[in-house]
Amino acid sequence: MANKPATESIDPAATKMLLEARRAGLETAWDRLNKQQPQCGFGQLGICCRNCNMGPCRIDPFGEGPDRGVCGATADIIVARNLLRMIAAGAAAHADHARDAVIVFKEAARGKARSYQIKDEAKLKALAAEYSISSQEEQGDAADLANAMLSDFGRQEGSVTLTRRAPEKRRKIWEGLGIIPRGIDREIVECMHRTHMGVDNDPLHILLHGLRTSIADGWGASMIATEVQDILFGTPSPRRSEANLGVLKEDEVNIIVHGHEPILSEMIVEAASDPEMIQLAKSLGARGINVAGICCTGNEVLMRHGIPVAGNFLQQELAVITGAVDAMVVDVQCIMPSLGSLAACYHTKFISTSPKAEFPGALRMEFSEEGAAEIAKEIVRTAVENYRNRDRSRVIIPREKSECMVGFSVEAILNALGGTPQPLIDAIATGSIKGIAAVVGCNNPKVTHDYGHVNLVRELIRNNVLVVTTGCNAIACAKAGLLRPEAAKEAGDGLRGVCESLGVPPVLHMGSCVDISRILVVAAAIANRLGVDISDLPVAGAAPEWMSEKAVSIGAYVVASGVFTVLGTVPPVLGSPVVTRILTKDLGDAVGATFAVEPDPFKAAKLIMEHIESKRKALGLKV
Ligand code: BF8
Ligand code: SF4
Repeated sequence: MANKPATESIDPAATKMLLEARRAGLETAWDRLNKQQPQCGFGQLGICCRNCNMGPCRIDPFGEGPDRGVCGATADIIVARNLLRMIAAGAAAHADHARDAVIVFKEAARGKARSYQIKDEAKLKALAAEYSISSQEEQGDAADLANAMLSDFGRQEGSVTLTRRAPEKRRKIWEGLGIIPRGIDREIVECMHRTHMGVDNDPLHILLHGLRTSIADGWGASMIATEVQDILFGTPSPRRSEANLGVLKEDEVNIIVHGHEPILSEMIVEAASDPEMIQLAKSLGARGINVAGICCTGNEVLMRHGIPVAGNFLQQELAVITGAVDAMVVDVQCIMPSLGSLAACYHTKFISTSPKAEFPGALRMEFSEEGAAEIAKEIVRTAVENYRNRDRSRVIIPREKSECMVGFSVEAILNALGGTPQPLIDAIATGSIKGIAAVVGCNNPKVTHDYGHVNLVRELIRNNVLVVTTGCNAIACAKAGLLRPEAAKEAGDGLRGVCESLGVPPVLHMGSCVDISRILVVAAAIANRLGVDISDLPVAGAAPEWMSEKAVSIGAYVVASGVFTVLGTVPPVLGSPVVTRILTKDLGDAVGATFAVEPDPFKAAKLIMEHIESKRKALGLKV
């Protein structure tokens, strides 16, 4: 193989499993990336178009060949349209996830989804008030709230309700640009319309709609998903757990939940603690049932129950290669279609559950909210019975795992601060904490696995920047030990002091990718308290190893919210100097924030520090 494992991951557990994959002749994402080399230059630059059947068309980046598609579209138009379609797909993924969560909530309120109960009554009440619902009875409140939230998806005019949470100054900026989202679905549909052949052909005009759609995601879909999941499953609070492949157990049934929706994983966690299932596992020679997560559904059950997390996006195949996974249970998003054929090389049952997502080689056990507990039990039973088929001679579980402290919802952060954000604001004002960085996003085999994540975060905390994290970055940080309160030792003196006095890590795990909405809420709370806009704050965002379309939508709404954001992998926009200029410069005038691209995490940290210092200066704070 061309690449040595050392250049593929900084995680020793991942490296070990990659070596095992090579030894066993099994292919992983890294090998498939190698086989894709050289990757298509037109695709990388974003200058190919398949939006109609006069094409496909491509623009010559060297200016020697065609400079327009058959319809006359230039590189600028094509790049902007392609980017808008990425935002639409990402926002759609979050929106559809949110919609399903609201539907389960509604069914639970009507007593139909019997397996689900309302766990956070206070949040239900607060949300009902935000949505101006005045019913006296709780069940009435819940059903009315669910309907009100559902109407945010199909709303045709007005604005998505939770955009009201944005600071006044931010809303004014959006209003001025005409980018307050009306309805979540409406904006996504309009992306597809505008990018159809012969509709919207001005790059800035196209990109502004991208921002509007992304706001409908961050301050709409993702925020609704977070809130409803908290109402149904409880708002996370600090707890301890463990991360990395070492959480798999040699002598227990191992069930991995992978994907995104806690609607499934919550039920699996519950079914796995059913005495009948544990008894069955014992009768088959296992010591118990061990549930572990991968990707964001892993983050959801980690945050709420302390269920250990086996790894982030690039570890899904590696988990199977341990030979110790009795079932890999998946729902939607970020699930590699390679898992079916890989699982077939082992005893692992690869179980697909979503009516929306079928995979080659998967055992289908379709999930529905009505009989959720029963279906979850059947899935767990299938996993337990499969324990017998585990080939012990092929089991290789890396020893590596790290302790972590997780569960930092907005409520939990406020709680740790004594009920108000003021101590955090004071720490920023005195300079103990220089600023806050949200470091989030995926893995991407184009980047050494976890290298971007861990190095950027380490560098930031060393410079007294408090890091808040979600998604696969959070899992990378957990594996690297950065989510332990003891990691404060790695922070600069100021941040270290604050963390030690509060007993919290210097990197706060705020949840899954939809939970980036929690970060928006924190930013808005701080801005409101200071009477400024989010773009005035010493805060920044980063996605060092991003790969998914969801990350594009996230990046767009973070920038649209006024937060400077550094991307570690290059988005397919460089084929258009105009689009590149808009994203890296002109947006600064429009929304007070821009994108930067910097693959080197140390240089990315420097960019973030410079940005934070400039914002501190503008606020009159000590630099
Ligand atoms: O929603 S960070 S690889 S798992 S897309 Fe996927 Fe990216 Fe991980 Fe979570 Ni988010
Ligand atoms: Fe080509 Fe224009 Fe059709 Fe795209 S929309 S494929 S650029 S003709």
